[in-house]
Amino acid sequence: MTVSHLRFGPAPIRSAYLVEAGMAHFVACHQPVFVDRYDLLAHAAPDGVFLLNTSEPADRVWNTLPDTMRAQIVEKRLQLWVIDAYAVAAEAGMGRRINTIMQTCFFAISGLLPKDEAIAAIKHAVDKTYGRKSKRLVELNYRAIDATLAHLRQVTIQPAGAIGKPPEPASAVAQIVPDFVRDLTLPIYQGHGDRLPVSLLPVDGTYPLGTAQYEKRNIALEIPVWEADLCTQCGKCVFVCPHTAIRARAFSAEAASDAPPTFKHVPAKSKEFPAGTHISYQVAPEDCTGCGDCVEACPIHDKSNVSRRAVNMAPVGPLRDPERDNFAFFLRLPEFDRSMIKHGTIPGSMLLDPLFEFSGACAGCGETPYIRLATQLFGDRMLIANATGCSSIYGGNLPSTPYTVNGAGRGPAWSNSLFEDNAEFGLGMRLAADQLMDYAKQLARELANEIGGNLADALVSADQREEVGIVEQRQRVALLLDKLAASRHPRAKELASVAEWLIRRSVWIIGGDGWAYDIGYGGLDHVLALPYDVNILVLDTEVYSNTGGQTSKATPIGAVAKFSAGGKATAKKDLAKIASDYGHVYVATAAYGAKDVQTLRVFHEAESYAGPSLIVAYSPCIAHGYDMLYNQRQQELAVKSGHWPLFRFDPRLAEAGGNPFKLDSAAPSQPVKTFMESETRFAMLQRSHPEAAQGFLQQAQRDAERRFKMYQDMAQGHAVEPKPGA
Ligand SMILES: Cc1ncc(C[n+]2csc(CCOP(=O)(O)OP(=O)(O)O)c2C)c(N)n1
Ligand code: SF4
Ligand code: SF4
Ligand code: SF4
Repeated sequence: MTVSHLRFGPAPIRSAYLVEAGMAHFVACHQPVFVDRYDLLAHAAPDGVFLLNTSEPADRVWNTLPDTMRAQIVEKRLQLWVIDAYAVAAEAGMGRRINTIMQTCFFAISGLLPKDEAIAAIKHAVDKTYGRKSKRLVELNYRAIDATLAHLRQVTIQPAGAIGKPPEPASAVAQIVPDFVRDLTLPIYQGHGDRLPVSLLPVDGTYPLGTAQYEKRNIALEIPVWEADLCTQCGKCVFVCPHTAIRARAFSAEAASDAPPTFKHVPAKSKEFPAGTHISYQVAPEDCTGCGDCVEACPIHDKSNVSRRAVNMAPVGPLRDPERDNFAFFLRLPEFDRSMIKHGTIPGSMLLDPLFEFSGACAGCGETPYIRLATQLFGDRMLIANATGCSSIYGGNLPSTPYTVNGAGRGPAWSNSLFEDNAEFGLGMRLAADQLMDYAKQLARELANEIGGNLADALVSADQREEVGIVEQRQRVALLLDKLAASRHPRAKELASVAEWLIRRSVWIIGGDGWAYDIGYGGLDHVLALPYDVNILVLDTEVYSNTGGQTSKATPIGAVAKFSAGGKATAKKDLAKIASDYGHVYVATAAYGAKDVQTLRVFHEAESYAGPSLIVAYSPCIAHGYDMLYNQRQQELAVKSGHWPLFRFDPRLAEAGGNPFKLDSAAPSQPVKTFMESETRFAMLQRSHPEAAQGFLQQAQRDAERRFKMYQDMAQGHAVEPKPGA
């Protein structure tokens, strides 16, 4: 939740401080769900105004408000105004964007400026904000402003004590929560962080995982509804979900015998599973953002009604309560035996529990599916070094983190150092983990007589490249710890303290393009040049997203971004190609919305490679200027136009005498123009600098053709020689 405090008056205000309780003459609530969660009117001044965005009509809204809120309205003699801003926005063709609508309401009610003057000023601000980007956006905003006044209503206040709804506890609070969450996380969520004593904060800065689940943002107006009869269980909806809010699980039919009445599950279609295995695709209704990406990804249409897919969006209202119960039940189902699931297929891998759930990334974000995927495959052994950027903000946004643990309590260990040193930071994790493993091995050898020679040998020489080897090593470590607990050997405690490090850690160095291509590039290049086993994931949004869309060396030619108002004049740096020149680095480009199977394969190959790996992952972002519902379509267009060719460079193939370079995308089948015209970041230049835009378009087309030709040559082995040391 964002709380803004605005003060103004006839004389300039030069000091910055918050509006105190009981002092705000105008309070606005833009999110209907906040009514039940926060004490919104504590700050309202007597005789002030309360503006509420709600879908309840003015003549019925009073009885839907909590008693405490109604009492405050009556006691403080507040005016209550309501508007269904989401309906106005939808009608005006603005999707869910309600900022202009709420701003118009403010000026219409506050009397701050004469109404006509205020409306003219708002329209002027719209021109300034969107005029350069899109004429259409300006027109839509104008339409919304005009419609707002017709929909704004004042509510007649009824006497205190009228029958109504008692305050509902936020669903997060109603859950049984760990002490840490009750004492620290929830008070911060509720806006009371500044009341907490410093002594409550963890002294070493270590925070528990799995806390984003208590946020329950409830921001979706529509959520997906799974049609079990149509579904082919392909897993694509789960694969693309940026918020881990649609999940799949396999379980025995008996496990669902006490399921809530509306919980849907059907026999698993795959023959891999034992008879009687059922499967469910379940939405988390309070964590879904309503982005619709899962529905867009669903390939199955009802033949008798092609607009109906195997998953469809529906208004959240009547679904929230039953689906909340269904999701809670879904989470209680035991995790299916991972060794019985095919990790290399989309339907299989999407049955693996994610250890990254409910991030606060923008609805439809194109970065988060990559991270979720990595945690599904390797989460119980990941060490993550995260560069500053969007991924560090939604990754560790105090008071909570979306990283979480599995049933055995294992999950990724995550930390953020700086923007500029993240690759080095992750390399340090690798070196520390290796050092601790070596030390534990040395002790195991020393204590071979105490713990048994066979166990010591097996612990020291275990092959842990694949998950099955890691599972076996975990069992050995458990046995070792039992033996050490019963031992009187003077070094037994020492070995017990480092025994966990006998299990291979999967180190991930994650960050955006601003980090990888620009500010952290020196360190990244240094790490690539070394032989250590790290996995580098570059979430390439082609701009510095978290700070508002500044140009990076990943920004494509012709794109408008901050510092490139006239369009980026030079081509995007080919980071993946540069890294592949080393010869010993596993390198791949990916775009999950264009080729999900290739993305999955890339993650497996990168992780299993025992040297440095680099995945450059195309990540659609709100900065690209289109509705994020079309996230996957745009990824496809990026690949098909040659803007984002897909390749893998695997040094293991060269070692085996083959060509390490594999081209995974076909020759461009669309002009780059089609891609560029479909995204505002490029299209806006056509209006502001038409000639330059034309020139950039032609150059982008030439670049795409040249790059594809070069890749094609490499794939045919013309330009690739195995390198010494590769
Ligand atoms: C040395 C330094 N410079 C600038 C910043 C401010 N800063 C924080 S995040 C960020 C942008 C990150 O962009 P990118 O790496 O592309 O990641 P994204 O947000 O796109 O995921 C910047 C400039 C910083 N934290 N440290
Ligand atoms: S609508 Fe978006 S957030 Fe919700 S389940 Fe589908 S993909 Fe996930
Ligand atoms: S994408 Fe559609 S068909 Fe595939 S699992 Fe999801 S709902 Fe079923
Ligand atoms: S700004 Fe872009 S990258 Fe950052 S969370 Fe939003 S959509 Fe994702």
